[in-house]
Formats: sequence, structure tokens, C-alpha cells
Amino acid sequence: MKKSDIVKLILKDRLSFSPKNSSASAFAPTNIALCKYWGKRNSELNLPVTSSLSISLGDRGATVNFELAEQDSITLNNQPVELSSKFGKRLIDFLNLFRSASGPYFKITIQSNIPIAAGMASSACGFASTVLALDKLFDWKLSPSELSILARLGSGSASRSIWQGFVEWHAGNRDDGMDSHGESLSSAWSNLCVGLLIISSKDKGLSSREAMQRTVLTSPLYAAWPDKVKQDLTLLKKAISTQDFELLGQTSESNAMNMHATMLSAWPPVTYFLPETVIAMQKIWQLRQEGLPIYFTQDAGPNLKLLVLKKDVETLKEHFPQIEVLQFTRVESNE
Ligand code: 2P0
Repeated sequence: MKKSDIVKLILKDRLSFSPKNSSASAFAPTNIALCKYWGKRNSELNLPVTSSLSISLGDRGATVNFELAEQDSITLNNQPVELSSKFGKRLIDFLNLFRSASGPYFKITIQSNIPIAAGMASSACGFASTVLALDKLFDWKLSPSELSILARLGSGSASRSIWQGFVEWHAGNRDDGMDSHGESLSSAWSNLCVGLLIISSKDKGLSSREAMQRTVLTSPLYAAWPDKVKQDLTLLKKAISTQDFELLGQTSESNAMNMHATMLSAWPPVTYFLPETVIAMQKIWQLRQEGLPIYFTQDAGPNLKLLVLKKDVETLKEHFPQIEVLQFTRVESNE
């Protein structure tokens, strides 16, 4: 099955190429996986081997604006983007799923307030905001689950960026992936904070897409990954429903380390650790031993995302002066 088949399945008679509005814009938050998506069972449709679970980062993410135009153009944070660049091509290919060769064409303006291509899930909020904006432009009125499936066609993790708060992306088992979408785990956790420890904002080199594929194909440790995810999802859902911070932190950190272990054991080996990443990890372990309850997770980039309770934010900042801490007044669903 191709992406275009899924678009037809979802939009049915709503798939018309004439927008109902001349412009539309939408915001989607970026999300950090506490239980990672690592490995696909279908790379065309971005269908994952396992389910995953994330937290969305409030007002951190991307706003996309579409304006009807004579020809396509893209600007990202006020800089023009070549349509032939990797990023430009990926976005245009995605948009082509929703229009014919004769258009419509768009002036696309993207504003992002997260570091691009540094393992901060920029494609997640990029494709989720794109789908939300298209829904407004064409007035499709799709359900959040349908929007999540369309966002997944752009990038797997985008399926989770349709909601705020905690989100589970169900792997599903259908070949067409119609059961592989996010679900909001409605739950308030007002004193939970996420710290962004930016170690490098440089392009990460190997894309997570390639790294994932290589891991699945060559890592002997990958066979253990689905069981690890199953256990961690149960523990994380328990931690969220009982607001057990230690369980949330331990499970998230352990899940991330297991994912990176599968990469290290791939061939050729993959690592997103920079020396500074490892130094920061060791500092976190040391501080934890000294009684400061902080945990980290790491994605396909060198940066760390820390989990910390509001009461410990000031102490954390003393040890990591460069850290940016996001405090959510309400961590819950926006449905
Ligand atoms: C995640 N990552 O769950 C995992 C953890 C990176 C590490 O989802 O190929 O950009 O577009 O489906 O979503 C990054 O991979 O990959 C990612 P594609 P995506 O957040």
C-alpha cells in the first residue's frame, strides 16, 4: 500500500483539490518520547514495530501557515528553503499527497521555536502542524485519530504531536495502519517539568530514519526491544496514573538507554553520544546518588531532556546553568 492509498481511505469524498480558505495556520507541539519509537514494520507508511509514549512540550513546537500562491515556496524561521533541499523535497512530497499536479500551490511559512535537526523532534511538530493547517485549509473536519494517521505518513513521531500532554501511539497490527495512531492519555501532572539540555544544535548527521533501519536490520539486541517496550509502557502508564515520579523517571531513562544500546550494537555502529552527552549523564547519575531526583532521556541527537519536579528546578539550574526548564501549568489533553 502507498501513502496515497491511505489518504484516499481517510479523506474519501472529502479529497477535493480546492481549498475552502485562502490561508490557514496551525500550531503543534513537539513531543519527547518516554518510551521510544525505534523500528518500523512498514517504512512506506511509517508503521512501527512497537507502541510508544510521549509527553508534548506545551508551547514549544512549530506553527505552519499556508497561503494560496502561484507557485510553492517555503520559509523556515524567516529563511527561504530550497524546494530541492532534503527538507523542501520531503515537505513538498507530503503536500503532493493532497493535491493534483496542477495545484493548488502554497506559500508555506514555518516558525519553529525548537532547535532543528538536533534530536528535538522537529519533524514531529512540523508534520503535525502541517496536517492540522491542511485540515483547516480544506475544511476536512477530521478526527484527532485521523489527523494522527495522516501526520504519521509524514513522520512517525508526528502521530503523537496532535495532542498536548501524555500520548500513546498504538502500533496497531493492520497492514493499512488504520489502527496505528495516537491516543491522548488525559492526565494532569502540574509539578512535572522537562529540562532541555542542549549540548549541540548542529545537524546530527545520520538521520533517525536511517539509524532505525540499520538497527532493525543488523543489531542482535533488537530482538529484545519489543519486550522491553511492553514492560516500560505498563510501568509508564502506572507512573502517570499514580503520579509516581521515580517510576516515570527510571522507566524513561532505562528505555532510552536500551534504545541506544540497540544502536551501539548495530553494524556499522550508530551513536548519538557526544563526549559532552556522556559527561552530562554521569553528572546526573552523581547528583541522583546525592539525593537530587532527576532523570534524563535522549533521542536521535546528542541533547538530553531531563525530567524534574518543580520543587527541584532551582537546584537543577545551579548544576546546569545552561538548562532551559519548561514548566507546564497543566499537563493534559487538549481535545
Ligand atoms: C521517538 N525518535 O519515539 C524516537 C526516539 C527518535 C528516537 O521518532 O522515519 O523522525 O520520520 O518515522 O519520527 C524520530 O524518528 O522517524 C523518532 P520517521 P521520526 O521520538
